[in-house]
Amino acid sequence: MPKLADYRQIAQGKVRQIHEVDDELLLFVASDRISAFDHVLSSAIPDKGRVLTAMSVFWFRKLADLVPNHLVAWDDPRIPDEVRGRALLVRRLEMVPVEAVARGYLTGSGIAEYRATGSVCGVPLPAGLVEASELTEPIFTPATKAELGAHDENVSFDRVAAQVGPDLAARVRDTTLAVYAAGREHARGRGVVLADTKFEFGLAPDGTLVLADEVLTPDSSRYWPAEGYRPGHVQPSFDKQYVRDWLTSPDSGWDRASDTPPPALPADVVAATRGRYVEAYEKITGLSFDDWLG
Ligand code: PZK
Repeated sequence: MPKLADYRQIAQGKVRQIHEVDDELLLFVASDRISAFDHVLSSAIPDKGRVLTAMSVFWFRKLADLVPNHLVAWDDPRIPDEVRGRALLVRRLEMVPVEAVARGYLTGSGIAEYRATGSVCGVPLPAGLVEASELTEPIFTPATKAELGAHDENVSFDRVAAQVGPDLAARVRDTTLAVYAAGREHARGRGVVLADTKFEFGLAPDGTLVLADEVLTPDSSRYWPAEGYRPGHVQPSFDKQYVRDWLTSPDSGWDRASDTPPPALPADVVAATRGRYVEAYEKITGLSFDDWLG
């Protein structure tokens, strides 16, 4: 049986990592770490890595007729026992250096840019939109990946076209909007708003555009409970709301504006947050999380 340490780590994100299995395969590993307010917290959320991995697998399979993806296996002897359930064996691709974001609702950096300019990533929007407004048509709002710790920078489609070529840029845009539309319709039917999401794509040796990274997880997407959706207000996050509420409450004693790290979460906030991840998985997929690998 292999150990994770047998596979050289080739990339590290805030809460996930990639290891090299061989020339053609990578191991994509999700941790139980959680970030909030741009900090990775000292407290882990038990099973978060398994929930997000199970959710990516659900979506890769559901979307497979729309776009090829990098998933090779989630239960395979090459996956070490220590990460079983929270690691995927994936095809190694040549990554397209674009954060491919689709937005159906205006929030986050989208509403900030709209308030400043009336547009998002060069896409003009009608006047009068407010926090969490639904857009008439979902829009492609690409970003360029920032160094670890910095925020991705919103860019125009033309900037992407100049960087990767107009043909590939158009394929990334069209695929992003098609996959977002499919995900949003599925989520809507299950009482969840998929406000926006970020995809990453790679190219297979034959030039095929392949969906990579994690897909439509709460870490790559904004999910809101449909019940209580209220434009004009910041929507509660499906997964992180207990964490945000506690960290900004007087109980935490933490000042978000300071550069001190956030304190460890109380056990009840950890447990409630774990419950929210499991609930999100079960609500969105219709599956029981207990059935995710033994
Ligand atoms: C790849 N990232 C970003 C994601 C990290 C870093 N299938 C692939 N082939 C080649 N490279 C990548 C992938 C994928 N997915 C993706 N960096 C390389 C990233 C998650 C954790 F540390």
